[in-house]
Amino acid sequence: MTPPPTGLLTPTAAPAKTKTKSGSCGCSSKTDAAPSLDEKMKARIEKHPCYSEEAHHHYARMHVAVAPACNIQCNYCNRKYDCANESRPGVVSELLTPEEAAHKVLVIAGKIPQMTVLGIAGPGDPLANPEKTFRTFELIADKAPDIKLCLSTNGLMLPDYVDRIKQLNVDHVTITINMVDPKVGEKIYPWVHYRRKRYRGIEGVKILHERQMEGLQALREADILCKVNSVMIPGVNDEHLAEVDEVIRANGAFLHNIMPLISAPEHGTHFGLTGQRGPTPKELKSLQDKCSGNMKMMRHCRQCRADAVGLLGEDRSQEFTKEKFMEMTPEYNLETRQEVHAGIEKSKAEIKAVKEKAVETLHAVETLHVTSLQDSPKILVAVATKGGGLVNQHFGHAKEFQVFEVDANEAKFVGHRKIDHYCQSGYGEEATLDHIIKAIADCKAVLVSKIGHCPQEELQKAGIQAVEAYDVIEKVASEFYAQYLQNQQGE
Ligand code: CLF
Ligand code: SF4
Repeated sequence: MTPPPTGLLTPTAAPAKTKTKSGSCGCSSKTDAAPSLDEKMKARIEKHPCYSEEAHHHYARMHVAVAPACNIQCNYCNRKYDCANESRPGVVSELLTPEEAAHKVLVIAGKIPQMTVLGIAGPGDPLANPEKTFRTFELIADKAPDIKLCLSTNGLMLPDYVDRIKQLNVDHVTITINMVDPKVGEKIYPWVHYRRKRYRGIEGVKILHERQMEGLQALREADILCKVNSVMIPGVNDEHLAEVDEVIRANGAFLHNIMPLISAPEHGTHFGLTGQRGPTPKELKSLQDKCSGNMKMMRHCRQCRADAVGLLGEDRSQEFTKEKFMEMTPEYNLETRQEVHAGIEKSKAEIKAVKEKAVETLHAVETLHVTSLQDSPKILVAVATKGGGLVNQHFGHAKEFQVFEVDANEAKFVGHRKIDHYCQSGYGEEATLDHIIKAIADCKAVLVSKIGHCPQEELQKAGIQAVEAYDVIEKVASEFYAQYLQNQQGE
């Protein structure tokens, strides 16, 4: 069993500050007062790795592949693979019965106690397989009541099931909405199968759009947190997604997740075969920035597969294939899990204190380097991390880099870049290093726990400084930023 993650932080971390509670008027409030709306919302998302960016560094999710059928066709999907709304094309999940799925969840809840969310996201559409989906949720709610239940759907059948979803205490629902204008939708959906009839072209898209809007509103009325996923398809809906963002926001969506189209001929999808490209990281970030407004924007999605297990960005599904997990005895234990979660919360509080200090380091550059908070340059840094909010991974072991944008105000997470890892066989590979350098070419630094001399030199030649550290990401990023500005002034 994974030990409780206390002491994740290096000894340099400051202890959490004790805060006095105070109301907006500045007067202190009673500690036993009813939680505010913000506090209630915080409690609903703080252990959900998709709904809370902070949680994704600490808590894991798992999916069970119980839903094979689908009722629409998306041009980025090939039914041989998982639902491309929630998973990378090119991987196929082993289908499970609800009973097998419940067994798997109880096994993993024991082995990975920081797993807090069970999602059903495919491989088809969960609400095109309502009995399997709801039976699975029932079994898990009964045996593992502390696990949050989560559902991701194309929305076609959602209005029919909101009451059932509420009854089962499913508090998080994702709808994939790629358009609010059926003319745009025509280029994405060739057909929709609704109430035993297949509708082609715009007729089907109109039904899908109406049902998605109806479902979104029904979730708001039922007070279920709704995230909207949108697939960004350059030349098809990229310019339209700002309007989608406005419409879903007005209709009560809590979070918007704009994901890049993943498209290649070998996936056998319509878009793959017709050469439709996905967006570049720059195009994606620019659209996310444009849409961020007042609404929360999810930027840490990993487009995970329908049987994903682990922290977002780590894939432990191969440790739990059907053959393996059916041999394992469930070790679900509520008390142990609660202890582990308390350890994580302690570690989060320590990290929060360090982050607050990091902001002070950033603000200090205003006086040190004669730059104002508003006009300070923004730079990107890449981070190698195994989770926990720390720079704690060797350059050669990273399969992805998290990307943080830093200016004199803050160091904030803005995305991630997938890479082939450099030490595939224990030796660095030149082609891989070239690929990594290309993937993070717009970053000024890469923050790692360790890096070899050779890759360090090659990165330097490409204008990327390697920074070795083992500490809270925002602290290392802020210190690098101050140093970077100083060097710029010296030039
Ligand atoms: Fe799964 Fe989706 Fe629930 Fe998360 S995934 S059903 S909301 S528990 Fe998360 Fe994976 Fe992105 Fe989905 S990273 S693909 S957004
Ligand atoms: Fe494929 Fe998912 Fe679209 Fe259905 S909703 S066609 S499974 S991507």
